Amino acid sequence: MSTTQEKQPHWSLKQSFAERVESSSHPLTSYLFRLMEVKQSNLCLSADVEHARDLLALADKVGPSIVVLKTHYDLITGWDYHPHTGTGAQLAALARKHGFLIFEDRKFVDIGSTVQKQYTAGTACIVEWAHITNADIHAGEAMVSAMAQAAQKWRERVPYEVKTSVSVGTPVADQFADEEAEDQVDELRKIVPRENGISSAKDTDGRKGSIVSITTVTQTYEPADSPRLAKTMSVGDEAVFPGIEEAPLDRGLLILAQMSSKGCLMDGKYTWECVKAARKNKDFVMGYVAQQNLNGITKEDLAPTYEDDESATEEEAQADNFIHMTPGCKLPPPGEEAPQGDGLGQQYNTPDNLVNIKGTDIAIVGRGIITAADPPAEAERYRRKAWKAYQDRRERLA
Ligand code: 6AU
Repeated sequence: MSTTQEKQPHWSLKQSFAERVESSSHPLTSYLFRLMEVKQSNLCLSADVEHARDLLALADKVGPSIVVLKTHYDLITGWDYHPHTGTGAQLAALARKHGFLIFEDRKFVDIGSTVQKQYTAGTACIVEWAHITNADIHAGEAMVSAMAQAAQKWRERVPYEVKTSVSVGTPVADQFADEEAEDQVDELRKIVPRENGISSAKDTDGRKGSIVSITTVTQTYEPADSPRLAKTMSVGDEAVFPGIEEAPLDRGLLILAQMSSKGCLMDGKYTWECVKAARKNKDFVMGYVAQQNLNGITKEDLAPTYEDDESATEEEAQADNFIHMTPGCKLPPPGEEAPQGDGLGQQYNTPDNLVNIKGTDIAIVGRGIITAADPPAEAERYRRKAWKAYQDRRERLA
């Protein structure tokens, strides 16, 4: 007879998504749980198509069936980087129209200082249009707190940014001649708090620039290029999904804790470090990309021989309410029991196996949908299967 007591399923596996809203520590996770209930969907489309125009067309067609659209912006030909009219802004408009979140599958991994810049600056400016991104934390937990800090700084700049430029030389008249800009500054001055860097010199003389000797300091105020505030939208794109309010501006991270690929080197010790990093950064970490549910998990479950003196307290593990998104999901072809791999290391499981048996929340499906003859119809089929798997899990564990 076994002396070890069998571990009870974690409470988050039994609760509905609606019930998990309240105990979620991240506003975007709470929102996502609500969205899932409204759309009766726990499906994420991995939109790995070739061209930006295909991506936008697919997002528009499949949008009604999904709650998350996952991108790899760097494999898309023709990605338009323009902050206001580019592919990110257009995707954001579609996300508002259909009610889904955008997840850029960037798998950040580097020192904190580098990931901060990769996340919030550079050509793609991911933080502007992607509600969610992910990180492979082999570089250590510090990169998670660095990304959290960068996201927080970005969040504080929204909805208005102050841009300062300094030029040396004699100012020319037209630097102050743009009345429209002047009016905009006056308007924004009423909104932007003083700490945001508006110089008192400018406030008192009422101009955009203060002239000190021959140095001109110019400050302009620009609406941030956030999905919510996307400046340029084509007709029809301003529509907002009626079932729920717009997504909050908070940004969230998924930690890549386990992978679906054959021979993956992420072992139990690594996954345990992911769990610790998630628990430590609850304000920013929404959950995991993983192959199993990790809520309530302990070192003993994942890496019993790993010598780590930081073990989770029972309380800490009990409090987990992280969301789990799982790739490597496909339905088998007619007449077959299990889906085959892709011959390049990808391994597939059915939505039932992942959501019902392994206890994950959102099924991520790429080629299963995008290579189908009718992607929107196939997305609906996956939505129904994944939702049923969630309902079956609750019934099984009730
Ligand atoms: O359904 P597929 O196989 O066409 O696409 C799966 C998608 C791809 C992968 O880059 C991604 O999911 N992925 C990830 C993610 C989301 O991080 C992790 C993993 O373990 N396996 C995996 O396939 O865009």
